[in-house]
Amino acid sequence: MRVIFARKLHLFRLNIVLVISIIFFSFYRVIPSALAASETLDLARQIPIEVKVSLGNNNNELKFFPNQFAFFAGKRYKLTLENPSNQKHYFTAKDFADGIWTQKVEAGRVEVKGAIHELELKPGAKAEWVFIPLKAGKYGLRCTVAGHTEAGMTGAIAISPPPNLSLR
Ligand SMILES: [Cu+2]
Repeated sequence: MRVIFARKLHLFRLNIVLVISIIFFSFYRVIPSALAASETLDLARQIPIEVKVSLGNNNNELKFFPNQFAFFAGKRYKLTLENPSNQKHYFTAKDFADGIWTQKVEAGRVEVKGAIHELELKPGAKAEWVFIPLKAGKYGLRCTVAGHTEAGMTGAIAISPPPNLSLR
């Protein structure tokens, strides 16, 4: 009788040790991965939201297509600019450019890093502008080729604050 009891007690202890070690090892695995996730929070590594804009069109209409843009601060965007027309156009939005962080502009085999204020696209050109909006606001867009702004080659860009953001 005593022997059986001792064996049961031994098994019971063994089970406790097993349970404790399982708990310990699961924490051991969860904690470092949680730490790693917070350490690698890098806005510049978000998968970009792709947005396209056409400067003019095949019929040589002096417009941006589309001409209204809405971005959220803190999100990463890849704006693909194309000029399918047979004349050059500018994408000029100086105040907007001041309110964003430009990660890069890629055109052909050239990648430009640093602040960008204006892009000129020659006929048939294509460029990619990767940026993260920082400052909420409404900004104007226009093409600065003589006569194009007057002809209606303008647009509006809105940057909204990220949802659930509290500012002092
Ligand atoms: Cu133009």
